[in-house]
Amino acid sequence: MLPQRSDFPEGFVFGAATAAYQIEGSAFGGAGPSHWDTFAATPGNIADHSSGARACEHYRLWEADLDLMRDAGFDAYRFSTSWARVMPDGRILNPEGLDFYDRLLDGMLARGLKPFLTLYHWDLPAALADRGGWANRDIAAWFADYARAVHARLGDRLASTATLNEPWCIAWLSHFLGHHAPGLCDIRAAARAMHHVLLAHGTAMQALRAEGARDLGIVLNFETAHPADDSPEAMASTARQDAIYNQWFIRALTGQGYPDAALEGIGPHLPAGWQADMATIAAPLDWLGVNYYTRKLHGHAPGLWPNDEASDGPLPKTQMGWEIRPEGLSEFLTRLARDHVGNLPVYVTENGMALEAGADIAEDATRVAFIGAHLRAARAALDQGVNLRGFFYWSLLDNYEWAFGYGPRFGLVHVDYKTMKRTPKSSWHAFRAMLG
Ligand code: PNW
Repeated sequence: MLPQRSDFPEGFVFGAATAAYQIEGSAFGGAGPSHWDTFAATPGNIADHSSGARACEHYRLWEADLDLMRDAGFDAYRFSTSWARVMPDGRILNPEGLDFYDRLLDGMLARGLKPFLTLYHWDLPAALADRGGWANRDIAAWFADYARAVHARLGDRLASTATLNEPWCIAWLSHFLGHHAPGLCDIRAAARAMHHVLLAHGTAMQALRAEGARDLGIVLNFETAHPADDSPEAMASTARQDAIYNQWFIRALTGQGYPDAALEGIGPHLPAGWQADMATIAAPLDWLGVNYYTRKLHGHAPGLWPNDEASDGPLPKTQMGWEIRPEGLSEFLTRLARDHVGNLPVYVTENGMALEAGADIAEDATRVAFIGAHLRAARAALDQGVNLRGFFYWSLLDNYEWAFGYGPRFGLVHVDYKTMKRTPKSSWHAFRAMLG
């Protein structure tokens, strides 16, 4: 069961979230190749050898998808613009690309959906990846140019803008752990990316502010780190993971500097003179987005720093193997307010679970229970004084789950990838009963 809308404050925003590469179909509409197209084309990178070339064909079916959100009673839609669609070579504007988002925005407004834009949800133009991508300091200026171009065309209709989705994934997961594009396992590139994502964010914030843009923020992912046992190794490994995953970005963004437990290993590989960028990085935010899915247990695997491995935990898991721990959401929200952002408005910009498609593709009672538990955790954070303004479910549709391909299904709405038919699941109906 989901709670009731009246359990939340007046004006609290309920929405669903998606990302361009995961739903649009990168082959449609004259988009340039992104590094996800190239990464997905390399054998061994994607579980089912698939790419986002077709995805959910949202580029073609966007009106029906917006209808699904309106009919569920959502207040807002969190979506992303694809850099490679807007600027196929990363630098030169393709008006056809922006035309699509122009139509999409008008479609949202016509249906009473507030547009929450994310400027970068991972589809870096391949031409920029070829020039070093996030490991190249020039990306700060490239990204600011792109942000400015999107805002010049769409800014008048946006309720909110996030610069980046999940810098930890953009930098660490992609350049150190190698699971996402560009698939590197290189501490030097990773350290540079850990810094350049933040510099790009700060540079874009400056550029957008100068144009009078408002309601600017960033979306970070948080994952509770717990020790797998009480050994000193597991404790040290947990502290390191917490520093890299949960503290690196929020500390820098709030002027608190990079955490020592992460600097120990990352510091020697940062670009010279990085300290001089910290003021740009700490540009004031209007809001913070929090993506929360799970916790991980950390033991210790010897090897190259900080080769810590998460071990199997005892809690119930989603299809991704991620442990379900709703109280982690209220813990993070209260910890963020207490240690980092004070009374800054905060949104849960993603929370959700993957299930396999069952015999009855539209029956997902487990997901309804998952959402209910996390909404109650959000409510608990409000009770503890957190300035929480909204909650977005990930995701509206089953979609391209990155390196896992089309296997995991996070959607409130089932997608048949052959016919592209959409079928609302019980979780979509539960939201409609709550919000509609
Ligand atoms: C987020 N991790 O990704 C993304 O914002 C979405 O695009 C994605 O579909 C969703 O969560 C579900 O995975 C993450 O390895 C991917 O810790 C990986 C991790 C965290 C978040």
